[in-house]
Amino acid sequence: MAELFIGGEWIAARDGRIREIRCPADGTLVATVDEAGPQDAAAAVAAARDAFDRGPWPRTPAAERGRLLLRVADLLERDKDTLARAESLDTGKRLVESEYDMADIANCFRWFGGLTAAGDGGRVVDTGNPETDSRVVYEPVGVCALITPWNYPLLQTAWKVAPALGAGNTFVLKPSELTPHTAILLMRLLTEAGLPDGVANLVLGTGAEAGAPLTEDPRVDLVSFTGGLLTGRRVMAAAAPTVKKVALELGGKNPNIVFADADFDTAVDHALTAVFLHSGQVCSAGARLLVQDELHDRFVDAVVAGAREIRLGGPFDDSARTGPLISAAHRDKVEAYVAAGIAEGAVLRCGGARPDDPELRDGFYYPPTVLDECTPDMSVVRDESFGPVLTVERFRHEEEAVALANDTIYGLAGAVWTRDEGRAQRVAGRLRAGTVWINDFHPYVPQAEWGGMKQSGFGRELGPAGLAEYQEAKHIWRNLAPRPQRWFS
Ligand code: TXE
Repeated sequence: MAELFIGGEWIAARDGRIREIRCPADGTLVATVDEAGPQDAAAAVAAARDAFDRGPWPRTPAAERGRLLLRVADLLERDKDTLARAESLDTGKRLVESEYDMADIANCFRWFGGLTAAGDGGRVVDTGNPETDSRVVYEPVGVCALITPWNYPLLQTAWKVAPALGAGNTFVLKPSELTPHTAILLMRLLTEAGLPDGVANLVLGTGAEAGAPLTEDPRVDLVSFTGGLLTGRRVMAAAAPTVKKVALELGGKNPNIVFADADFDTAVDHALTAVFLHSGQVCSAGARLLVQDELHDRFVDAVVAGAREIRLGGPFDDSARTGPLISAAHRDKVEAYVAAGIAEGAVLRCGGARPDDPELRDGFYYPPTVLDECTPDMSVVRDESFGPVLTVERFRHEEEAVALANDTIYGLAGAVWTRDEGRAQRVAGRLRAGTVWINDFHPYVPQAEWGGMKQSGFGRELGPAGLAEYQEAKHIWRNLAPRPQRWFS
């Protein structure tokens, strides 16, 4: 046992604590891993600080840093089967979905590798005075605390680690205590790719014991966090006394707007994947279906029929189409939202009760659930249940659709389905969300920024802004003909 990676060494937790990792699909023991406490977190920060202040990485030429990221991409591809299996065992998600994730992760490293290697030597500023030389250069921010959740463990880690390294930072990664294995494997690949000791550090453990100390430590310069809204608020508050840079991705309650003129079959098909992919444990899940009145009955019937067909099963069950929820506590939370919705007047159209299939007994399964006739005041509509729960609301016209869609504290993503080009563009322009899909749902590419408006957070991952998040701009002014100014004489 030695799964904490600090200063280039694999070490055990100082106080010897361990945690059992169990597969959410059937409760089998995956492995036991070290469980870090505040002292381990502090040691990891010290290693990252030292590597930043004295080590070679921040001063390594950008082209070389980019090449290292490209090597990591190659290694991720080489080990994709091992990584996908580890991800599925920790999360319970279908192997094929983990395989998609691994391809995306290699792509992410490759894209940031290219962007870094292309280099940005900064920019020359025309001061209007020929006797000056003025430049803006981009430097790494420093020591980064990267805190990630359990739904896309390695993917969300890659979105942070690749740009953080590309920009020349050092970091301490704290993955979710429920899903540590792919983070452990990534540390090995970074070492194999030639990353100097102390640049990448890993602490495993709970948010309170291993995460919070990172957000408070004055030696940390930046915290990038992906997780729940309540935790995000806590992270931001903890980072305030030392004025750390903060980037937050806090999920969403994303509207999927379907107008009566939409391509019916395609919109139904996508409405299902929008919300039920990975059992709804997706920050950009299309959990709020807004349907135009005249289409409502036919559309909801078709969605319900599709939802009933979705087979639940474990990661290695080829006939399953989605897996379990991450934990018993999370399933309880999803159940409570459904019960509250029904109590507040929603009409349960399918799902809504744990499956009785004995094969699923030991996993945290919950079926695709559709709640019709919902209203914006219901908690199941307002809050992120983060489960396979679709709420349906009706609208009459474009104005009402936009108002309903934006009636949320979140602003991560949203979609609009219509054949009317003008309307599609108008609605896309008016949605207060970081990503808007027109006649599609879910696709993303590393070239395009990802992130939220409103309480979905701030800062952007991916895209050029995803690299800039990990950089400081510095203006260097040089006087080419220094002489006294005599301001005071
Ligand atoms: O997330 P937490 P939880 C949402 C989703 C879900 C809810 C709660 O609605 O139901 O959040 O999930 C670490 N200081 N999302 O409780 O707590 C924690 O150890 C520093 C949306 O599992 O936010 C883990 O590594 N770190 C989401 C990470 O924060 C702390 C993905 C996320 O866990 C901490 C997951 C603290 N005080 C859940 N407390 C998305 N945006 O995609 C916890 N952590």
